[in-house]
Amino acid sequence: MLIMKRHLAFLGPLIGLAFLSLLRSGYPQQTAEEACSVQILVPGLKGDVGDKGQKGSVGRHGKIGPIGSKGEKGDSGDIGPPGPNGEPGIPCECSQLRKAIGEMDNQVTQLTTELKFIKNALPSPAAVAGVRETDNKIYLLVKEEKRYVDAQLSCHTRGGILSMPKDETSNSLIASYITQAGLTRVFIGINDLEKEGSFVYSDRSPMQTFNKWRNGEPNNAYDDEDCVEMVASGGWNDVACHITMYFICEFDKENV
Ligand SMILES: [Ca+2]
Ligand SMILES: [Ca+2]
Repeated sequence: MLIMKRHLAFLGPLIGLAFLSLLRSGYPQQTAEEACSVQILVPGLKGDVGDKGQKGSVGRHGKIGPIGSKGEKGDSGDIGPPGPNGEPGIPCECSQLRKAIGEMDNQVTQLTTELKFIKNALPSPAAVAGVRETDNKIYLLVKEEKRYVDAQLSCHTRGGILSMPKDETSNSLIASYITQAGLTRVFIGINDLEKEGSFVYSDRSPMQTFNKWRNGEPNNAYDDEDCVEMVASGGWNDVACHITMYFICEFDKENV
């Protein structure tokens, strides 16, 4: 079979060449004999150029191209419809406020005038308020009968301290305060509660050389006198802390 194919392959072109030579020679009846006699084979002439083929179908889509440049800004849109109406407002009370402010202005002016009068016409504002004062202290007689510790607490609550006469001036002032109030005695801020016989002021500062002990005092009577009263004359006496009487507070002017 293989041999036959080779023979046929060889014979194909030979037959074609023989046919061409017959056409040129013009003797078709001699075709078979002459074809068989041809020994030398030569290639034929090149054919004429054929007609142009028909246009092909549309090809596949190409690759996506690069992103284009940014376009120009568009025109503004139309104006939107108006929004809903707001909540009803609160009626203005400005006139009432102005009236109130005007009245307060008048009151301030009146009070300022009155204060000027008090300062100028009276010897001391303290006299009006019912207190006594020195350059740096204010004294207040509290007409409430209290035990010593409660009197001390009361003064603290008022922003002061149970009065501490540490010199002749303050002692005299307190004494006259007691006398003018028609009293005979008040608690002052001196005690030996912590250590018997060792008296300290209500601010815990120790007694200095200045004192106004009455004759025979302090005697710690009944072994039960650890607090101190001042009598109208200005003298001091140690007394029991649980008895009650009026008292005098003192305040630093800087803190008032
Ligand atoms: Ca005592
Ligand atoms: Ca005593």
